[in-house]
Amino acid sequence: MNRQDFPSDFIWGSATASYQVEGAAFEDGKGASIWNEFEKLPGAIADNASGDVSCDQYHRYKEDVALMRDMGLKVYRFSMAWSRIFPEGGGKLNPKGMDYYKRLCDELHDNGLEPWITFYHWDLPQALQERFGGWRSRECAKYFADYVAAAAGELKGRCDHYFTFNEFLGSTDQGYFNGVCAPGLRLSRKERNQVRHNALYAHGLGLQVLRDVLPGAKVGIAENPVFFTPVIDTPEHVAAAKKAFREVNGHFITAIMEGGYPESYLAAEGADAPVVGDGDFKLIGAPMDFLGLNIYYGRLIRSAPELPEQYEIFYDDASTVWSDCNGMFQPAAVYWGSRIASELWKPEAIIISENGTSCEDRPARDGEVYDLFRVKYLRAYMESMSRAIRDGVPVKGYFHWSFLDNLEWGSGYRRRFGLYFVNYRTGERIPKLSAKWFKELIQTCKIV
Ligand code: GBH
Repeated sequence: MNRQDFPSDFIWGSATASYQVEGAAFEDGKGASIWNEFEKLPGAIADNASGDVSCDQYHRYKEDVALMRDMGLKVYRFSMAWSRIFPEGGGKLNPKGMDYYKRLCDELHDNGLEPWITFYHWDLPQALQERFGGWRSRECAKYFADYVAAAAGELKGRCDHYFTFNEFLGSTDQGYFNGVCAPGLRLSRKERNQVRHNALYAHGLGLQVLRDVLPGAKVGIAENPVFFTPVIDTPEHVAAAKKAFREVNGHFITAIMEGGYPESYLAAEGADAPVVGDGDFKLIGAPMDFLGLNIYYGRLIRSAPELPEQYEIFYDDASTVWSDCNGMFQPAAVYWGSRIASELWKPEAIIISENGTSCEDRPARDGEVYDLFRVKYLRAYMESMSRAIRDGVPVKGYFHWSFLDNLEWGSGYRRRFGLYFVNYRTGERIPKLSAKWFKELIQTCKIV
């Protein structure tokens, strides 16, 4: 009964992103981001919802930090809205916008929490989209590095942990190729590949300037590669999962961790392969202090010696149970995802930088929110994470997505991911059953 599933110094946290929670979309001199623009397109976001108010964390951050302290969280991962700090993307820094993040860091420290800050969680300044076509241009990466240098300098002494980028897929393909995220474009494959590369280059430049400006800071990425779970745990299927993980994610995580595109990616893209500048990969592949993985689910996979790629992915997987709003259930993804990444690239530390699920939560007659699916989900995913740690995978922290319900990009406010329920009419926050479960876990470091 005295066993612990997690070490006492495990880093328990929760995550959000600026556009999804802040509101105050144009306050204190903030410039428009591509999401403020994209949301105006009819149907771009479910119910034509907007981020103008959202959870209003910009005004309610003290209340939210107090709730985090009550829950026993050690870390709050949030992103900065680039266009709050540089309304035009570059040029003159907006002190009022910068001040918000300083106050948030101070509030966290005063309540015993550490900030872990993401520089880019998809809300590019609209000005850079208009001037350069956003990530279509390498110029944008230089502006990113200037923003990182300036903001990190301003935060000196206030924050020691940074993510350059959150998810390259959401930053590139989803906005420039699939059209489902801002800026809503559907470019060619060749242009897509260049956009991808420019974002990796921005990460590399950002990492370099962070090393210069804050030599003591710990830096990583928060990436959601496609994860694979071997269909059964025999050596050939485990090997297939590993091979697929490396190749399917060749253009993002593998390129960063290995400092180059794997042959399989270059061969598949042929003439569409991106133009790579001299020295780009020296920056892109520079060592990081931790690898953040956003793990939600993983596809089952089998070894298939009869196929050219030698594996087969099961897309139609009846073992994946869904919540009432398409929240997928595949707990083994945490074990296999972190283990495979660790075996392939031996990162110093792995942080589960996001994990969580969405349900149609609502208060019951007694006012409580009984999010039974999320409790079941957490129990199972935490078992999977503790198994990884027992097997020696260096998972050092876990950040739940999300602390509170928020604007789920194109799905609007319908999909609720929070440990706290948000009443968007009144702004009220109500702890769900899962919040109470998670608090107990943090206190005891034990899954009950
Ligand atoms: C992340 O990735 C983002 O970083 C974050 O901003 C976003 O809000 C979060 O995930 C949730 O989506 O409901 O269990 O089926 C975006 C990619 C796509 C991953 C939807 C999770 C659904 C998980 N996400 N997916 S589940």
